[in-house]
Amino acid sequence: MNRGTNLLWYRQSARSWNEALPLGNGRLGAMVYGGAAEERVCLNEDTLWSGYPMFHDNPEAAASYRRARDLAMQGKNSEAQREIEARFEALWSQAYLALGDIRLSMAHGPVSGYRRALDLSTGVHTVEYEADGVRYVRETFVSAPDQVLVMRLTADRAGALGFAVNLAPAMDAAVRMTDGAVSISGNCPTYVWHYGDPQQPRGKLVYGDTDGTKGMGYYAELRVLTEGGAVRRQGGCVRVANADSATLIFDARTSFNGWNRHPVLEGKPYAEPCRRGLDAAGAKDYDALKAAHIADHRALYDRVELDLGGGEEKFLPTDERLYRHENGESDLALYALYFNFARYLTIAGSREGTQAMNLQGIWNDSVTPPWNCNYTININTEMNYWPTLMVNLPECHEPLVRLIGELAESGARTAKRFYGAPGFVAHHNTDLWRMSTPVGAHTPGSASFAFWPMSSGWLARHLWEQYEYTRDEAFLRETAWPVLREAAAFYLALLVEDGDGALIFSPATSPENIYRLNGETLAVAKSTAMTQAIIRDVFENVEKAAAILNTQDDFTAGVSSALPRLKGFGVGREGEMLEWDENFEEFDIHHRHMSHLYGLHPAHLITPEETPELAAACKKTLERRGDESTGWAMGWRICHWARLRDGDHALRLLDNQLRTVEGRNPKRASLSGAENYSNGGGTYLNLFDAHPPFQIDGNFGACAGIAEMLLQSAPDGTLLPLPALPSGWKKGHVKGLRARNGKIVDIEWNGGRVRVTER
Ligand code: FUC
Repeated sequence: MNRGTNLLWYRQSARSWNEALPLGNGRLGAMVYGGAAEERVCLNEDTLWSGYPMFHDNPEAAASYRRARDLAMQGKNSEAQREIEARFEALWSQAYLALGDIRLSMAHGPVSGYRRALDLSTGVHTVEYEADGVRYVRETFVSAPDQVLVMRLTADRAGALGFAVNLAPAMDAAVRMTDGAVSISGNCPTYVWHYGDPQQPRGKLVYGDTDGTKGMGYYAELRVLTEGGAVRRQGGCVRVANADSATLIFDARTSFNGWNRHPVLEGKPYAEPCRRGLDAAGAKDYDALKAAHIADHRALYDRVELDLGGGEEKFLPTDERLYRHENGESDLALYALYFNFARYLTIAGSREGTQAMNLQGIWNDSVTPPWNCNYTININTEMNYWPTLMVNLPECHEPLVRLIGELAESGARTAKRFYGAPGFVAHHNTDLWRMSTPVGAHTPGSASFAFWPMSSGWLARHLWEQYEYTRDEAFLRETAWPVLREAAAFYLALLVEDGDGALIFSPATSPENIYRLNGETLAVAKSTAMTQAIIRDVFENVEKAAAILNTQDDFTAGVSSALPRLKGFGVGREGEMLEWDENFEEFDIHHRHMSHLYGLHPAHLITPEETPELAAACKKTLERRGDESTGWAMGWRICHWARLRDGDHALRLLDNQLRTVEGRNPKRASLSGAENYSNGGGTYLNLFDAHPPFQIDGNFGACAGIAEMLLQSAPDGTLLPLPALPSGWKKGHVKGLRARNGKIVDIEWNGGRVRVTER
């Protein structure tokens, strides 16, 4: 194992959540602070959400949509936007919630020789130090095979281990303690205030008191198993004295029983299964638990290897490497470490059968987190899954694939009720309950994010990509096709003729961006580049899928006849891609979203070879937007520059993204995790992406960008090895990437010599 590319380590414990290190098995998440004397582990369970199945209906919506369309078609954009914000929208999403902490207090004197590390190749976190002449080691991991968190404490002198441990719940909960265990149980709120909602008091939470009004039930338990010494309950803690070693085993379960079942009235049992799982894991010895965990983790992690040079000789603590790197010292292995960290996060955050990764993956320490820690599907959730297939983790894509299938069910109702249309639609947010309706009710300015019936089309691309990368025809037929078809059916039914006969979806927005017109700032326009690009992409993928599946009917004929008539891309005055249908003055030319470049990435509608003029317009757009942005937005720009085959510019963005939030502004350290997102993005000391605040998408955007620099594959499966190799990456190899022809590809290069092997 190359430690320089696989190990995060520090000489001090975490001072904030954004310095703690993440562990997970897709379902259970943990952030380990690694304190020697006082350990804190923040805990999560991926179905711990507020709310219950709810459909935020709005009986006025369908008529309102038609009125807004008529207004936009007449060029009355301001009136169209006011119509949408007054009558079209509905309520906000629910929130992903923190569970609580394990708190551990060690009984020993002052500490020396401290270090903590997370080994990405094993998924094991280690804390080591000396105190009172004794060497203490604490290993923690979250096991997928045994579905528990395990922490092992050892001391190299018999009987030297003493500590107190308890669970601190994040919400109102009942805490129970026995001589060897602590448990918490409770019900989640049914409502959590959303960040953007001005109609409700900030921070509002609603807890019910009857089965019908209570939220998700949950139960979590920590067991304390020791060799030697004594364990007993005392003073609100479980206390261990004079032990040789101890193993803590933790699990949490909820009553979640599916996106469309009430979590209490139709909930599933959770306390008993939690205890049974702990019994089973507790009956195994520590070495067996650890071996099973590592074998499971390695089976996924070892599939890919990236070597850009540099490495062992630069083996400094991770925070020091970040600081040196931002001060211009070369550390090629840091790029590989950052790339591997995202692969690690995918394995820790998204496993078959678990929930898809939300804005923070599965790691969240708040009950009122930024943007409700929900699924923001106008870029963020999709970005979370950009690298998954490329780094050959198709099984880890499954939670997103399942989410999309469920959204297609909930979104069929939204299509009908909000648009009077067939097919399915989803807007810019969703949650555990697969909300597909638009948020923002009665909020001026909300149309810029809320009126966006395009996530269904964007998400459908992920199903198509699962097929492209695996060439699994059964998947295409049974899982992808029904959803792809319904996504397309919605748009097909609503296309209207523009003045020149071209087909558009109207009205339209370009996610979260606004323009100036007649003294107003507006988001709604007659049509936008991204809306048209998503529809074109969906239709093209429908055509391809129908050909493979040999399915031709009226619907596919409709798609094929609409395709050539779809309004295409426009180019603006400065040679940039036109974002809206007219050359409106952008409110913020540095805006973070690159929506109008959807055709360049993630789609393949624009390439330097096939559409050179449009590729040039994309380049101009990127130059105007600039290289400074929020974390995820820099991640997207890396992908764009890579698709334009400019490795050096892609690397410039990656370097920007790797700047520490603290390094650029010392005051920022205290803002970690706060609602501060105007200072520019970067990286926290634990390598988490900083929007800021923490948002995991940027980790994945950058990882996808690095993969795109090393290997691209065209929709027909043609490989482009090293399409955007930065000039400084002179020698190296990448092994195990997956391509759109379903093959595994290894690339080795040294100066001009390149060797490509397909397996
Ligand atoms: C989108 C982005 C924001 C943020 C939010 C969660 O709305 O525009 O920057 O990432 O999602």
